[in-house]
Amino acid sequence: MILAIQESVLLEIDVQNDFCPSYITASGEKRPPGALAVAGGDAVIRPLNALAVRFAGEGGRVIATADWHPAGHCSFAASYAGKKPGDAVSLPGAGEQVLWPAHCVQGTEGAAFHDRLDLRPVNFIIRKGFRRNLDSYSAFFENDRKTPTGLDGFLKGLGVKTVVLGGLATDYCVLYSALDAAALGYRTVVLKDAIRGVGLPEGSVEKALADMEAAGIVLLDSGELA
Ligand code: VGL
Ligand code: ZN
Repeated sequence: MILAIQESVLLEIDVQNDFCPSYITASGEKRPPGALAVAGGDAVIRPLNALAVRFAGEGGRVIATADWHPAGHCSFAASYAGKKPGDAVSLPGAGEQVLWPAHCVQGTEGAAFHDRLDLRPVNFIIRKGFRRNLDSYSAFFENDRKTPTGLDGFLKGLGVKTVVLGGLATDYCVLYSALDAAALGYRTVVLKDAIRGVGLPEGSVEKALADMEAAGIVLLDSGELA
């Protein structure tokens, strides 16, 4: 696929320690899996870094998102008596909320970008899920499906026509961000080699890929972008 890079943005979704199988802290200590580690999660970093340098060098934009939850967030199982990760609760205005282990708590090591993610080509960082009572999987709209994060306005202001996505996790934040991008009218490309999924419930990664294709989203490897 041929891209007009000047009219494109690379969206790097949630490449944060808590979604990775291991990471190095700011003080240089090696840590075991993050709180919501995705199998092979750090494999997304190499293709994203390579593409980010290319986008930045050729007049495109690179945006990184971060899941950024306050302590006691509505998506944490521990915020409810008797709930465990994988359970769900019904939230007023935001429907069914799947519950997770506490993750990406604001200001913690787990919420930091993975140390190998090259932040130099990134020109905009968007944090989401920062309201205690509302989660946000998508980089565009929070989980009430109507509160904007501001990303659409930012992209429209830049004349961006194409959104290229990679990151974590395929079946949650990548999926919702890609579906919203397509629904908002952007040509949307998801990089198969730069995504990894949670896989909960079973089959969710396969379903996410099928849902993206059904929405007209192009799925390809980063090497196929010319
Ligand atoms: C995500 C579950 C909870 C994601 C964020 O980045 O895909 N998944 N919070
Ligand atoms: Zn989250």
